[in-house]
Amino acid sequence: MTATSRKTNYDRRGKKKVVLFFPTPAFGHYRIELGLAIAVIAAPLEGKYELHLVDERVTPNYEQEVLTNLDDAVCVGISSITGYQIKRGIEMARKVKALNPEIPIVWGGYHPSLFPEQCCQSEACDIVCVGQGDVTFPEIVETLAAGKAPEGVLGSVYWTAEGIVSNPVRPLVNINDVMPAPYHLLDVNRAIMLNQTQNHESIRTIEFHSSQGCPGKCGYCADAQLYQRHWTGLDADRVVREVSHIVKSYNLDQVNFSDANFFANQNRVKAICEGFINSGLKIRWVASARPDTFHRYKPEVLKLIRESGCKRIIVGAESATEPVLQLISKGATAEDHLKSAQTCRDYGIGGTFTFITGFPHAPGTQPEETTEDLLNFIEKVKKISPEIRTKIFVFTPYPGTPLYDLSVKYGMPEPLSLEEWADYNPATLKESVWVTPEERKKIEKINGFYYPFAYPDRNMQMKLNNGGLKKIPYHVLHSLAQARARHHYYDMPFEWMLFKTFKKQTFEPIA
Ligand code: B12
Ligand code: SF4
Repeated sequence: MTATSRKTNYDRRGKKKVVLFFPTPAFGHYRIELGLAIAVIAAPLEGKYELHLVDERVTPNYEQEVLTNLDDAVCVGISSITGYQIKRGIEMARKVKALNPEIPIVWGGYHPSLFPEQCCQSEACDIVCVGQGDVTFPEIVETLAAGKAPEGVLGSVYWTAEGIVSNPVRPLVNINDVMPAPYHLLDVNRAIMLNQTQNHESIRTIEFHSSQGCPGKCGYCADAQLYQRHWTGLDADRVVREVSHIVKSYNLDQVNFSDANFFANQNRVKAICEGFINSGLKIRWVASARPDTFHRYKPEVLKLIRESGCKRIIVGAESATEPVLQLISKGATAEDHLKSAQTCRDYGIGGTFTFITGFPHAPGTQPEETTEDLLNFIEKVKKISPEIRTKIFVFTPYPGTPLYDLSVKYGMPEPLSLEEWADYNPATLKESVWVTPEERKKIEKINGFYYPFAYPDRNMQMKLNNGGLKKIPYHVLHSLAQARARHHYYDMPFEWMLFKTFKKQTFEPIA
């Protein structure tokens, strides 16, 4: 379809439905994290419109659920981060347009926010909501329902036959002015059930978003583009109230905070922990922390963190080599990583430390840090506490970040359309990044098999110590994995191949 043959009609008077689609975000096997984005943008429309929130991973007959609700719809909204989610979003948009070419399709989320005009050039997208959708999306819907294109709606960019129109940006909305996330609009129980069966989760867990933004300036992170390095947290009493509500409503054992930087404000964390303890809330919780922040927390707050149920913190350590930490503007040192690992051990809080290999380096030069360097450093972390989980990611440059610009400077080809971005994901980018396919395979083995067996966490320890005869193969694998980890020798991985043949499971920590 060419731009001029588009039939989008922004006059949606008399239409009563709003359809929101959350495509599968990741290629391969991932834990389902609730599509909170489509719920929060729908909250102000509840009661005024018939809402259809469809999550490709969770909603049975998701395609039918979108396509049978088009006739009376104001618009179809699609949420997307960069990569595979775009691919799935485009496929759905094409089906929508094939059935009803007039219906406006609105895209939002990190990726469309970075490339609004480029997205609107695609036949799959008519309107982009740039940045937060909490106020912008309801305004787009109300404008269309009043029969007009979103002219003047701050934070929106839209296609017209005469050209793309970019409205001024909307100033950041304070998260405390946003309505509570309407979990009841999502099929939460089914998402929990799917996670339990597909990921062998024994407990009931969902996500809660308690703050937005981050003051950090890590060179690989997309957060700064959306939130301009501005951190705002929900007030502690609101966090306690809303978390208590979802825990009761869905009979939860655990809440995962999906904040970019949960620990940014120590006073707030202290008040949240006290609130959990004083209200008698018995849950486990998990959140992300910066390595330079966590070990600097006061001992009395660290005790409260533990007592209030913090089971695990996720620490983005990324590198342990000074020039690389400088390159990526991490604002933390290898010493910080080790001190945060010690803090986890001393206060009985679990830790998952993530690392990234394959940061860009100029053509013809050697990398400042190899996977081998990271493995050496990880050994130091494991010496502090073998129970600390570690995971190595292969670097993928995300647009809107300084390291993406550097990668392009060093020769990485740049996708130039929404359709080209659809194939941009860590699993398919094998050719263009700074890690060889062999190296990737080795990392996959270490993450998913050798480290979990060499350094067993509590779950694995139970398998090693209980289970009658079944424990024998686990013990054999444990000894083999330990020997390999000690010598960094991962060639001829016969036990891994054997294990993969009989068991499809991966033990990769889900951060
Ligand atoms: C949950 C999460 C995931 C989930 C689900 C992804 C998703 N689409 O939500 C999972 C686990 C699958 C995931 C995976 C990955 N993620 Co992730 N993830 C997050 C996280 C922690 C929270 C997102 C969230 O739920 N926020 C809460 C909601 C309410 O906010 P929101 O999503 O920003 O939505 C607001 C606006 O964007 C907008 N909006 C969003 N959708 C829509 C739709 C419409 C129609 C409209 C109008 C508006 C709108 O309105 C919302 C309310 O204001 C963010 C970091 C963060 N704290 O934001 C990273 C983040 C989104 N992830 C990111 C990345 C890079 C990844 C990975 C690629 C990491 C990796 N290396 O493996 C993988 C993808 C895997 C793969 N193989 O492709 C980046 C995205 C960068 C980018 N350019 O897109 C982020 C921003 C982290 C970062 N700081 O860099 N992730
Ligand atoms: S600390 Fe985390 S959220 Fe903050 S800038 Fe760095 S990577 Fe992004």
